[in-house]
Amino acid sequence: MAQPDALILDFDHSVLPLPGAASIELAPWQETIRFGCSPRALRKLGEPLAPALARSPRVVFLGSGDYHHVTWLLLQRFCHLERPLRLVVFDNHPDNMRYPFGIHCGSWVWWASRLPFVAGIDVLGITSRDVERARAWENHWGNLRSGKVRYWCVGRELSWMRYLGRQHSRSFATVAELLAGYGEESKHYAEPVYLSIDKDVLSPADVQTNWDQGVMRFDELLGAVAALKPRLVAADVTGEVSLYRYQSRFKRFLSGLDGQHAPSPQDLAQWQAQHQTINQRLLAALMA
Ligand SMILES: [Mn+2]
Repeated sequence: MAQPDALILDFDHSVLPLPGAASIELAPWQETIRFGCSPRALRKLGEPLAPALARSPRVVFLGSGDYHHVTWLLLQRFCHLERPLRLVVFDNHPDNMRYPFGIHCGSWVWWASRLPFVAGIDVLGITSRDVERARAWENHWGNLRSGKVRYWCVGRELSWMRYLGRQHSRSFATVAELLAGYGEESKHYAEPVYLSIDKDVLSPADVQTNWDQGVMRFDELLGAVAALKPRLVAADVTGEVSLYRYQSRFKRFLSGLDGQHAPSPQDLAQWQAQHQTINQRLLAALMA
C-alpha cells in the first residue's frame, strides 16, 4: 500500500477530501485544542497523532486557523535533524503575541522560537495592525530584538521597532517587493525549511477566511512556495472556515475579542469548496 504523503487533522470537518491524503478524526479534541490550550494538552494530542506522524507526511492540513498552534507540535518531530531548521510562515498576523493562558493560534510563533532546533522564523505577508505601535506591547520583543523572528509586512508602519535596538523586521509597499526582498535575503540560508501556510495571508479575491485577510495573491504564494521547495522538509496548511461554539465561556470571550465573524451555512459550503481548490493546488505544488 502506498504511504499517504498528506494528512488531514480533522478537528472541525472543514478540510474536504484531498487526493492521497489520510485523515484522522479529531472532533473530540476540538473543545480542548481550538483557539488555545495548555502546552500539556497539545503534547497529549501528540499521542494519537504519533503513528500517522511516524510515516512522515509531507503536508499536514489543520483546518481552521484557530488550530495554527498545532504547528508547534508538528515541528517537534524534527528535533533530531542534524541541522537546525528555519521556519517560514505565511500569515496575515505575526502569531508572536503575548498570551498568558498557555499557547494559542496568535502566540505559537513565540513557542516555536523557544525550540532549540529552530534557527530562525520569518513570517511573511503580514498586513495586520498587530505589528504597529498601538499594539506593540502585545508582541514578544525579545524575538524581534534578536532577529530570531522577523516580520515581513506589507504597508505597515514599523518605526517603533527602532527602540528595540537593531530592526530586523521590514515592511514593503507591495507583495512583489516583499517577495523579492525575501528572495534576496534567503539566498544566503542553507538550513532546511519547515513551511507553515495560514491562508488568511491571501487576498479575499482568491479565498475567504473568517479572520481579517492579507493582500497576497495565490499565484504569488505558489511562486514563493516553488522557490522554497528545494530546502523543504515538510509543510502544514491552515486557514479553513468552520463554525464552532465553545462550551467554555472563557474561550467564547477570548475568541470574541478577536472579532471573528461567523459565515452563513450557504457561504460556509461555498467557501469550503474554494478552499478545496486552493488545497489541491498547494498540495500539487508541495509534492511535485
Ligand atoms: Mn495564523
